[in-house]
Amino acid sequence: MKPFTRNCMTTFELQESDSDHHMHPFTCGSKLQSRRPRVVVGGRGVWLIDSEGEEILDGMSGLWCVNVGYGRTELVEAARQQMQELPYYNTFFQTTHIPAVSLAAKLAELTPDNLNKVFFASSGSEANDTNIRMARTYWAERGKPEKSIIISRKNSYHGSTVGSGSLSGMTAMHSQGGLPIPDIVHINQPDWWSEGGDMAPEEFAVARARELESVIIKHGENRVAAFVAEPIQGAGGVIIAPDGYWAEIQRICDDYEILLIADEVICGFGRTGNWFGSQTFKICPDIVTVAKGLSSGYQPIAASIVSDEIAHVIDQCEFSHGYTYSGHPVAAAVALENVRILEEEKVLDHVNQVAAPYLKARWTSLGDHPMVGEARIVGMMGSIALTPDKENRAPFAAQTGTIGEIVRDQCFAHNLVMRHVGDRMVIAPPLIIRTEEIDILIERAVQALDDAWKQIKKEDLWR
Ligand code: PXG
Repeated sequence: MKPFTRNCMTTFELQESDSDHHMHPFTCGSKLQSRRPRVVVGGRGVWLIDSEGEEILDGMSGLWCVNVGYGRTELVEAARQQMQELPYYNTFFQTTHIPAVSLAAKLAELTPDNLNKVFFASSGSEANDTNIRMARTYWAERGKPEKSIIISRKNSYHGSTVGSGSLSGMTAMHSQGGLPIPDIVHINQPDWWSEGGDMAPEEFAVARARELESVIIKHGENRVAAFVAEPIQGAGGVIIAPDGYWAEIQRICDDYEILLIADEVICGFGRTGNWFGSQTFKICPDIVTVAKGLSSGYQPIAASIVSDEIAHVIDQCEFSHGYTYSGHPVAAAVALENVRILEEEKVLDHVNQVAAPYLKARWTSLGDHPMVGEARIVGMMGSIALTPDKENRAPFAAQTGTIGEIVRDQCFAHNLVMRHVGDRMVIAPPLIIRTEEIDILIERAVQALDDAWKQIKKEDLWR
């Protein structure tokens, strides 16, 4: 792979200019200035290349999105053709265009039977904002405007606009900018490793699901519009609910007539081994949010896919909501081509028959490392919990995230992208990863864990 840059700046100059003019998301700018960002210039398959020519195995598919891997020329060609044909037109004011028509129909075909209508956006955050307004408008149109509370979970991530950031259950986000908006309520997450105490996982699962029921009863069924959740919490650390959780959540939503919104921004498009995480966990959502893997990140596009019942009610009014780029033709054309690749190359078969079973065997073997407590994985998203005391599932004495950051930095030093969330390490490699590449991923992860372990002992953080 040849380094690819379209400029004549050195890495140092790029970093200097970056620090002078570029504000990064979820980043402390002054800290980044001293540490300097890595400059990524290209990618092929599961590999990234940086401005120094280093080849880095991307264990995160970018940001959980490059499901078909980097460098797919078909996606480039789809964008080029569409740009030439019709680079932009909107879907407001009684117009439509072929990419939006085709992609909406394709999404209706891929999702379960009752989900047949699609509202487009350009990001997961925007799509979740759509969902907030759509769920509340649905109940208002049905004569129940007071049914406006939306329940989500602590440590969930649904985006960072004012609406979606309110749904997100991350305390750091709520301490800035006056979030959450009114009528958003957060319940506890089903994270057995950190919060399960002495309970058996299945007992804990039901207890956590029943918090939803308690909150509905507390506020009154007539006040609650929807429950929104990721089938697996991604940004929260790949938290996989223990068995029994989702069945109980489904029962509660059905019993109390609460809309169930599955945020599939990460879990969608093969990540958990099915087209949607809802299928993996046997959930029947009323609205599904998709983004990321929809275009494998090659174009910013997202959607809310809604049930016939909701579509029917919303269609009776003028829904005063939409974005300039809702259903952007180039993004939609690229998403369609991405779905074609997933289907025709049988990427899900590769996941289920080759990549996921092999990755699972190798990933769970990390549980033997002295620093690793649980190692869990579903399909192509997994996590390990770092601990100084496996037996008691104890956290490190150092501030949460200190150890995770050391491991993350060691991974980077070994040319592996593996993200830390607090003191959990997470992976979500491109779905097309080959077994030889999984071996390299695990090899580098073990080297990074070993080096981090030495560093932690040396710095007297093994407590
Ligand atoms: N829902 C889920 C489940 C997500 O993971 C969003 C919504 C928002 O999508 P947009 O396209 O608006 O970013 C996301 C995004 C991380 C990380 O640190 C994860 C996301 C975004 C940024 C960072 O893991 N997920």
